[in-house]
Amino acid sequence: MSQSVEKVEELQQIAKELRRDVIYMVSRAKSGHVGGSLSAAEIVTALYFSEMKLDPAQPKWPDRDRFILSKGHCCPILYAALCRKGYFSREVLDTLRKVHSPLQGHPDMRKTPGLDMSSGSLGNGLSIGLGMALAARANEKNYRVYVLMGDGEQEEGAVWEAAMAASHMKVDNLVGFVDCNKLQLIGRVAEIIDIAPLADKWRAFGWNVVQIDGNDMEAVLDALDKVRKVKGKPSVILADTVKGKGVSFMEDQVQWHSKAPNEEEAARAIKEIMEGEKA
Ligand SMILES: Cc1ncc(C[n+]2csc(CCOP(=O)(O)OP(=O)(O)O)c2C)c(N)n1
Ligand SMILES: [Mg+2]
Repeated sequence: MSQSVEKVEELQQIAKELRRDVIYMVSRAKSGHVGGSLSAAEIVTALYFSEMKLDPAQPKWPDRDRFILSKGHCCPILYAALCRKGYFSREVLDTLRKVHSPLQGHPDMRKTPGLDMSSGSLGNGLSIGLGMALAARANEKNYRVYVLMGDGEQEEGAVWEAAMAASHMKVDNLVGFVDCNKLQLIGRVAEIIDIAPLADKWRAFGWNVVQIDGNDMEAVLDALDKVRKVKGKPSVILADTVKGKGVSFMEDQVQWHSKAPNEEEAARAIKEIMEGEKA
């Protein structure tokens, strides 16, 4: 491990606050996806608050790094990050899922400042990321492209078409993350269509594979450091996570995929997240 203690602690604090904002937004909207938002908090935080080259004052800056939330239903965590980066003000969080809100139930790049791609139909993000990565090559830009997928999403065939093409084209400015939280919409990934052995599959498709505890901030930062140095092939970070991470009654519980906490549950969840203990 090679990160400074101060940096890791600062990012852990940001991840906590983003988790809090997810609960706040979804409970207020009375609908939205909490489980897969909470599992991805460290990944999204490390990308937006450490790794990615961005300028919130110029959301369309051509040299910015790109992020695609291929598991688009988990947009509450992304909206929380974009808000904290300064792309829009905190009052906007109150409008999640409302008609005409910039924060739709699934990401809409025409509406949300700072959003690089619309998503929600699973399986498409990696192909789009590959296109963006190839565009950087064609335009002689050195931006990098990050795509966050779900583990259930690995069941989509299009993921593997993109995987095959990316290694064939030796694209090394494309990084995939898989949020391996073991659950999808109505059950366990292993029981619906088992994706194991996932690392072997990605390796067989020609990718550099890094496996980490995806809820360990330092591990996420170390993985990003590692993949930045890999040349001539794309990298994927398989992140072992817990769905609903940070809230005891949501952790590893399939019903919290898309259930909105009521007022009392939200208060309990936020207390646990911010105090780091079961309320
Ligand atoms: C093509 C497509 N099929 C079905 C859905 C409905 N759906 C939304 S979320 C979800 C489960 C996704 O599970 P996973 O990829 O593991 O995401 P996470 O656990 O991180 O929420 C499904 C099937 C969809 N959005 N897109
Ligand atoms: Mg999952």
